[in-house]
Amino acid sequence: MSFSAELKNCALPPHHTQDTLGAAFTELRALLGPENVEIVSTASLDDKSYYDPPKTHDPFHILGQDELVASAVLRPGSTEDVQAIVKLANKHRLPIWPTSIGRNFGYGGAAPRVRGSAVVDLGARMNKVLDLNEPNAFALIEPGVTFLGLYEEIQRRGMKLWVDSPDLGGGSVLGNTLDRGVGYTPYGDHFGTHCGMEVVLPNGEVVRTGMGALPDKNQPTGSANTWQLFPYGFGPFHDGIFTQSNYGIVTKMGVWLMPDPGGYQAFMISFQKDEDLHPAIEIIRPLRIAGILQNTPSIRSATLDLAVGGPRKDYSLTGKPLTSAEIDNAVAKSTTKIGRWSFYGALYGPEAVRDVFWAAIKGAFSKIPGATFHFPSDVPPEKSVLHIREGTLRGLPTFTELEWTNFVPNGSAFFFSPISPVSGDHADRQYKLAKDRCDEFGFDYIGTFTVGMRELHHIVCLVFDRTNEEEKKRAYKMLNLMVQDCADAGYGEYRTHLALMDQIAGTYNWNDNALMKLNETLKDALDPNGIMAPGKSGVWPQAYREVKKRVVSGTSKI
Ligand code: FAD
Ligand code: EUG
Repeated sequence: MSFSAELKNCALPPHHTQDTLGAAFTELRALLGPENVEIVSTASLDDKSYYDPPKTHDPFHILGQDELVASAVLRPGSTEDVQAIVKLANKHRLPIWPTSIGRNFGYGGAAPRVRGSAVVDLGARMNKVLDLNEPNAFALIEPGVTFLGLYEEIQRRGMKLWVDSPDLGGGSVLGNTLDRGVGYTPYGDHFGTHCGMEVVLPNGEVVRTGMGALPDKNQPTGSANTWQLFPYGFGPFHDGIFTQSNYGIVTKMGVWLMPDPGGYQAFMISFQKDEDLHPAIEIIRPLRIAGILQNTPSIRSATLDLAVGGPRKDYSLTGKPLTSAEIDNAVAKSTTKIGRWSFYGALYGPEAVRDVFWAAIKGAFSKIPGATFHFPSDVPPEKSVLHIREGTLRGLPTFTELEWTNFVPNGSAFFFSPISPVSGDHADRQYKLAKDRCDEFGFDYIGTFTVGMRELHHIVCLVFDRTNEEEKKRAYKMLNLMVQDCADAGYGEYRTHLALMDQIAGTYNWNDNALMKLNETLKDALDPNGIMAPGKSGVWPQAYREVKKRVVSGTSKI
């Protein structure tokens, strides 16, 4: 295909014509090689699958399939390539959007916030484990290293180290950490367990954070040998500003790994009644803060665990969300021993240590009438979430949980993820708020509460049919209302899909939007041409403030 034909169906970013965009791509092809600059046609978008994720657009599109779409996919091979891309982006005022693996499914995948941005696919060629250190239990990785890839490299070298994987193991360790994602071993807080970054700034300069700023020519990295050991270094600590942000492209990151604790036991505690959520959460709080619950546990709705086992039509033929009676019926019939809510945790350490923790945990939860206690050995493996989580809670990357996204035909997921205190009253309020909206708008409530140290991540897993335009509009309207419901009640989201970024950023407006003023001040200082991921997390550069006005006033989504 000729160059001009390729450009014909390409999404134009703001401030561009086909000619100006073509000029940018010509220089990028000369820089990276034509094979590493793929021009995207909006006429042939393919949602593909989790196993082969598209880098061109959001496969789980809640808006139109071609709304959040890239103009090109760029594949740098080195930090120097990334610097050169950033410099060309400045020259051509081309918006670029970094992605590491692009499996951010449920939050937008690899898609950019601004239509026509060039997606920088860092993981395609920058995918090495640069260092793996057993005695000090850390890794230094590039963006393309997945949870599964890191796990396999550790096994290959026979090291007694664990990774900490989210529910699905195919994502990028670095990308998930930059979105402040969560896993389920004692190292579940991914930002909290990273150590040191290398970042290309929007002007093309590279910085290393923490001890990485101290040169040491005798080390293979060229930085001090404490780069992956001590996160803070000297002076202002910047790592946080490179997460959920548009202030830089991270090209290397350190990650702490958990030493094999020398013993492990996963468990499930099942609660019979919907109302048991309240007392369960009250019991969880003190156990978690005291460290008796050693990992990041989660308490999941029956609908989520049923959905892992099969599509909705296996449980009801009405074509409508499951009723409470249908859920009770399905739970009763299931061989997996789940309850209306099921709590998944694990014990770590030698048997004597585990026995002490288990006695405390079992004793505490036994106060809830009808609570039942299970180890994987007591439950048949078929369709059993406990068996999947037996792997996840020891850091084994798995893929089985992708199943629940097929609860409805052409199933797609969208996560709505507010934060609340760990209290029964708040969990009830969170659950009621989401459940009432789901009932009103005709969706199943599917959810999980992940327990951090002192907070709940309530993850509402909205499943919708991406081929049904009416259903998508209805879902989006419901989500807009849920953001406002939560903000009115004092809850804010920890992370979001592209389509809600502006609205959610608008709710974090204490003291006349002081936080957004700071964000924009930083943005304009670091990125005066506004080329780096404009609109990410609701932060728009100077050159896009007109776009921001349209978005915030509701006259345009992008
Ligand atoms: P990417 O898509 O590569 O990146 C994520 C974000 O970081 C993007 O916003 C991107 O712009 C930014 N970014 C990426 N690389 C860079 C870079 N180098 N520099 C600057 N910015 C960058 N998530 C969880 O956290 N926990 C879960 O338990 C979990 N369970 C899930 C279960 C299911 C069934 C599904 C469908 C999704 C789940 N997710 C979960 C969400 C998501 O799949 C993961 O978070 C996944 O790891 C994110 O994709 P990724 O790691 O490939 O990151
Ligand atoms: C999940 C958990 C998350 C998230 C997205 C999905 C799990 C779904 C705790 O964080 O952000 C079952």
